[in-house]
Amino acid sequence: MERTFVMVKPDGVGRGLVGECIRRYEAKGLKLVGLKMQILTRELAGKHYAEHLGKPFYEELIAFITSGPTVQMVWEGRDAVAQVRRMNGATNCLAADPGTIRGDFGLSNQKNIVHASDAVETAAREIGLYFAPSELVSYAVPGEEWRR
Ligand code: 3AN
Repeated sequence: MERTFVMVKPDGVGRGLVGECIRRYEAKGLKLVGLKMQILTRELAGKHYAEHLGKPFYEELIAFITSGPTVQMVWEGRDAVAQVRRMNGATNCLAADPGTIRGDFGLSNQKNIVHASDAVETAAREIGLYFAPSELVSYAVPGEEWRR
């Protein structure tokens, strides 16, 4: 079963949207298999956003993502990576469709509430950055046969 990494960013935590994000992914039929909270160090933020090193918004991005508490999650389910990306909406909240998390709750290009892996390989790398294998929980939920 596919897994994806999701992080509620400091603006999402600060605005009390952690529960709303979790509610949406749960209602969709995805299964929560990992969960933690932390204020990212510069080092971890740099690893997370390594692909953006050198871009004009890089320093601002690192300052923002380390500015407050964040929530890390691993969600499991059919096409989990693509499903969550669609539910989150476009990077710029202005372009994000209503009905998506960013379209419903955000205004900005940077303060866009939530991050999610953009591919299965990225998900494996990002899950490994934040979670030890022993921190991911395998369990059965009722009605699993209807989620596949
Ligand atoms: P996504 O999070 O939708 O995959 P990426 O990977 O292109 O978007 O960008 C990573 C993060 O960098 C975004 N979530 C956003 O916070 C920030 N970002 C992207 N583009 C810009 C920009 N032009 N100006 C400011 N911040 C940006």
